[in-house]
Amino acid sequence: KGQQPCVIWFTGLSGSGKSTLANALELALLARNKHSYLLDGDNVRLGLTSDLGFSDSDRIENIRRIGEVSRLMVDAGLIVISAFISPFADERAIAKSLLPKSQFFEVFIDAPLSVCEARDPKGLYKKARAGQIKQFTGIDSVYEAPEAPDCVINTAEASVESCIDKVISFLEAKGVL
Ligand code: GGZ
Repeated sequence: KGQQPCVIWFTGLSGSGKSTLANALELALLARNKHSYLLDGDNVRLGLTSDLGFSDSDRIENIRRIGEVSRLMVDAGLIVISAFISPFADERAIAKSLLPKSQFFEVFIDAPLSVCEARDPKGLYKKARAGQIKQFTGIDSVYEAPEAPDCVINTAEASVESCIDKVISFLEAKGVL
């Protein structure tokens, strides 16, 4: 197929821009004739992990399964974009450990909580502050920011286009594109 399969693992708060950037990246890869697959809440939490909620242990199991599925998809030759909060450093490290270093890239979709909360695209932060949603990441559930991500994309001030340009440049530098 002439492409270097890998996992592009997005991590970040709810509202940080993971889904927006993951969808834009998928299109950018398609435009370059790359065969990719986007794993996100829409196609994973409704199926493969529909038995799981948002307790710490359920998030751990959610990320464990997604890591394993990502590895299988890399075996099949795909470029996998994984877009989940993935709040715990340990579980991200486990997902990373399933693949060679050159085939797993942790991309921190970085925006301050205040910015994510101001965006609040689904009104979830508002509900979390009101106590209507428990264990919401950043409010009453922890988010462990990556200490040494492969790539950091700050979405607070940059446009979607410039964020994608940065991810593409990163992937080019890694020989994926
Ligand atoms: C965090 C929650 C919660 C709680 C529902 N905490 O912004 P969204 O809506 O579209 O994305 C969030 C998504 C998080 O699921 P993940 O599978 O990415 O989480 S994890 O990696 O931690 O397993 C949010 C919605 O689900 N959501 N309840 N309590 N986000």
